[in-house]
Amino acid sequence: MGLFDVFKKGLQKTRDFVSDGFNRIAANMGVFDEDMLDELEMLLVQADIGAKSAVLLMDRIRGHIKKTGDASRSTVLRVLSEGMLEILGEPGRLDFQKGKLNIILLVGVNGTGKTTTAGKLCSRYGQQGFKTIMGAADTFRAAAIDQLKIWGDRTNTPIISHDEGSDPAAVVFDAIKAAQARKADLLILDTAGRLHNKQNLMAELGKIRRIIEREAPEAKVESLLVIDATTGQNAVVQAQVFSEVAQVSGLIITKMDGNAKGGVAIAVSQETHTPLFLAGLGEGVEDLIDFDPESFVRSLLPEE
Ligand SMILES: Nc1nc2c(ncn2[C@@H]2O[C@H](COP(=O)(O)OP(=O)(O)OP(=O)(O)O)[C@@H](O)[C@H]2O)c(=O)[nH]1
Ligand SMILES: [Mg+2]
Repeated sequence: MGLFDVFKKGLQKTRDFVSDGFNRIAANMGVFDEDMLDELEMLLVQADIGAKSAVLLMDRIRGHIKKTGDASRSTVLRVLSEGMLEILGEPGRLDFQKGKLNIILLVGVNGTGKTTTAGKLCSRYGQQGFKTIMGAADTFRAAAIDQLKIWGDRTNTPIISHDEGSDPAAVVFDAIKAAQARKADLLILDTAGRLHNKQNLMAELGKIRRIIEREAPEAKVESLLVIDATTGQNAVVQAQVFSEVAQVSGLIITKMDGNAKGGVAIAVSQETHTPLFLAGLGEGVEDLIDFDPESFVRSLLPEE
């Protein structure tokens, strides 16, 4: 399956909502009038594209109609699609080279999909021939360590872990030493879910980062914030606040298959300007793909 088909399938709920809505609005007449444009704006807001993005997109459409006098369904669709692509910007790509150490630090609030994504990443990079190790830096609950071990078994990835309640930074230290000794290409660090306003937990992330910088200055490090699309505008707020305090280098948006709020990817891009690297489209090990703006927008909107 190509990226477009994967997105189309994974985004089915959002696609149904946006495409059906668009077709319903455009059904009566072949051209858009002012009422229909208002309805379209409502639809975009309801799909969690974000109020700001909805206004930007509608200004673009209204401006185009004013300039050209063309308010046909196909033109509105095209201008909408171009506007969405402009907000999403160039696709962000994770770029790791084998033969040196790369580190992925997964951060985010509770339950967004960090541990699941760690497992999916092991599978993805394992298939590309990367020698991968995981570090269980979520020491908050024993169950969290066990959950990561299950992903380790499933993907044949060794795990470095300490006991529940131990210092996550110490796990990171050991995991780096193990990765260096075994000449691993990739170290994936799972961390505990945390709220951005919990000072001690945010300080813990700072400590983890300092350990990485001190112990693996040669490594390429990506701090990836995992956000959950089903939480809609909350995901946008998390992306904004974490980006400010946790040196986030990119975003992973999970559960895009979960409900009709997949449009939140547009809101997040518009509000944070942080690259959106990957999309989670299911609970399976293969359900993680590069976030491709073109495929995403095509799968959101109806066919011309
Ligand atoms: N449908 C769907 N479910 C997902 C996806 N990613 C993760 N999940 C589910 O979301 C739930 C939480 O996932 P976890 O990976 O445990 O989340 P976490 O961020 O590690 O959670 P904490 O460690 O408690 O902070 C699990 O039931 C996962 O199966 C996805 O892309 N799609
Ligand atoms: Mg977890």
